Amino acid sequence: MLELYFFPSPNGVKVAIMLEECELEYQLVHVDITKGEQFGEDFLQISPNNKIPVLKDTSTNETTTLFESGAILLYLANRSKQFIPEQSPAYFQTLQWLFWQVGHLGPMAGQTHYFRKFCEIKDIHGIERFSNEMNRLYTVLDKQLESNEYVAGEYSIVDMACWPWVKYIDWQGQSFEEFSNVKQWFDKVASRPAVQRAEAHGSSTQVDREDYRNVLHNQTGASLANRKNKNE
Ligand SMILES: N[C@@H](CCC(=O)N[C@@H](CS)C(=O)NCC(=O)O)C(=O)O
Repeated sequence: MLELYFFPSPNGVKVAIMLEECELEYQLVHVDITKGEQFGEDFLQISPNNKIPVLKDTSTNETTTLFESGAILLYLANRSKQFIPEQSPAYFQTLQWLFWQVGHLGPMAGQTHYFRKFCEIKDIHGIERFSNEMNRLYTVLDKQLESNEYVAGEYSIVDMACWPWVKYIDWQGQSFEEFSNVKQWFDKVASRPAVQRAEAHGSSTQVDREDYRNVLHNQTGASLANRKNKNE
């Protein structure tokens, strides 16, 4: 049995896409990260960094529990022998773009969302710094897609990892008009039934902006310790 601890944010959706693409049976365990459910003691046992997604696989002799979406995608690709090339150099080129997504595209987009959507003041330095960085990253992606149908050549876990972030391109102050290869790729991935099924998991989720800001953007080591004490 596979369980995905999930919220319909990009890092959750990317794993749901992979599970759907592999046609694996799985159960969703909803973790409302806007209400602080990621700080519950049980959840912290499996996700010490207090973030979704987490995958629990109890189908083997020894249960596998993983956090970090990149590690989970790789685990599923290895388990199902799909959506990652078997041979070098294509295997490592796929890893290279996966690390680009988890190290650049995702974190920079997350910061941009904060400064453009959630920050209470209009911090022009933050907005400019991160919007510029997103513009640079989309330029890199657009160039890669000029000569590749999918990000790492064949359709792979990298497309699944990038797509849910690119979906928020307007939150990042960018436009598909400037990145026509990205747009073409985005539409092609969006038309996949597995992507649409994964997307549907979030269709009824309402996000309260205030909760989102308070819970997600005010974390320090001390605030985590306070929550832990309150839970005890
Ligand atoms: N590097 C992590 C990032 C995970 C992440 O940032 N998850 C967000 C949702 S997209 C989260 O759970 N945030 C809760 C929090 O920050 O408290 C991954 O790729 O899995």
